[in-house]
Amino acid sequence: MLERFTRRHFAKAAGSLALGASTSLADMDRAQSAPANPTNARNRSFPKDFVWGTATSAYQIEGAVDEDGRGPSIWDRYAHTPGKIRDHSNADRAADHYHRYKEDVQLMMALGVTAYRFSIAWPRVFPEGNGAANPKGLDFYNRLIDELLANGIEPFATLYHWDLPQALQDRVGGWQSRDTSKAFGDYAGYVAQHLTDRVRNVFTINESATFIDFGYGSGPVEMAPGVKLPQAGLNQVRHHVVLGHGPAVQAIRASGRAGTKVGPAENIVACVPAVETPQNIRASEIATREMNGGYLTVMLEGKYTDAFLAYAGKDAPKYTSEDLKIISSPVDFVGINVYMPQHYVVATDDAHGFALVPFPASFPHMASDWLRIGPEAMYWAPRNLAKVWNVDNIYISENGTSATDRPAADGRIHDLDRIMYLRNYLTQLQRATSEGVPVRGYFQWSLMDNFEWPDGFEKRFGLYHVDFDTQRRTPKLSAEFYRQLIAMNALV
Ligand code: PNW
Repeated sequence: MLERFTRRHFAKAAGSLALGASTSLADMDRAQSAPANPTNARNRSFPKDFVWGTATSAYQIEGAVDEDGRGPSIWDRYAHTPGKIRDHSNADRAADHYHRYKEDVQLMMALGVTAYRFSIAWPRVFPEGNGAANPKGLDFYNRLIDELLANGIEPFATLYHWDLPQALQDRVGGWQSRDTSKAFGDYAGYVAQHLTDRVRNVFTINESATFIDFGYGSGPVEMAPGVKLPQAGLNQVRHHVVLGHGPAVQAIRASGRAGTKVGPAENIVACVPAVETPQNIRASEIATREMNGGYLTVMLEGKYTDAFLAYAGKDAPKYTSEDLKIISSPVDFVGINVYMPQHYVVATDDAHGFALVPFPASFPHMASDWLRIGPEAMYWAPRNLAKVWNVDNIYISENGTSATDRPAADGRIHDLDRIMYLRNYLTQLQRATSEGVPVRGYFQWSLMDNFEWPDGFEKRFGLYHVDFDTQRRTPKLSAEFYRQLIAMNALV
């Protein structure tokens, strides 16, 4: 009895509500019941003019690795090294976005986003890392930007999303050398000169912490270039990367259109009070400053903290006071990628003022093992960023989740886990904006499934499913969730 009732019900619901391969988002809208109670929506709404976007990066979606004069990047080399990528794939073709960008802009239109964060592949623009520019490589971004603007979507460009020109790795050891910091500044100036007539917002470097720790450290995950450095070398790479950020900021000011806005897109180490008492909240602020010591703290304060230097000891980076001035060149906004709470914190009465609570084995995570579920990170990360450093323009430059995303028999993707994740994180973001935390926009990671670094194509983060054989894009149920949320500018 019960079983029959359930099945009939399900068939009815699936027929009228589920997103299908052949169902457009607009069709879905017509099939949906009336929007949520408007009173409720007002209470749960986001600020007027809040920027809703999606994000991607060049190597993860473009493909076309040999076209129009692009040089190889460290990720081409790495992905083609046997044993490095879990499913033995590479991103030679990826989502073929280089050829399908017009179709992909229409996917954005169907969501109703007003902004798009993409990255520029440095080796398309400077195949050798520096020296002679390759205008044909830059032209792809000209086409993309024009297409975005023609559709009313604001482009937000990232200069570095991990695809370092292989030539720089070979010649100077990549970020192990200050020469790379300088080359990055020059590349930033060139891009600013050619694109900031239309691009008004530029992110310098994406997630320094991630690509350094996994690319040059000995952590659980390995990324390109896969060089394992001792602690002193690692700290020096950290210093060179922030030393790339500073000159890039200055180059954009010097060569870009006046008024161009610039800032980092950093994987902030999110420190959450384990229990929200005034003492633990204060401890989470202290922890935020210390645990981001190698990146955001030095970028925003122009100094390494005493605790950072004491902890590094003889392995501390070598730097000059001039370096610190350049690194802390004033930025217009700070972008933070927020996926999870890195630490839960409690107050202590020792000199540190905080302690990190160990995670229990049963702490839940999403389809990626590292992706812990802690929606409150989306409140505390921007709240502490604003509080500790007086930052008054914040973007959530990435947030999203992997999921299994296996198409059902009818081709539809019922990614309820992604909707659960997004709804809970966005509830915490709304808590932040409603309290006046100055978050100006949010970029969902990611527009579509793509090459997830060492996980290859096994982990899917998209709102759109991509069949990598046919290159067919299909909206997941979460695409409908995000579209409704944007349309209401409120939680749904
Ligand atoms: C970010 N971790 O990477 C990147 O900016 C994206 O390119 C990537 O696709 C996305 O998040 C999803 O992974 C991360 O292990 C990779 O903590 C790994 C971690 C964090 C962020």
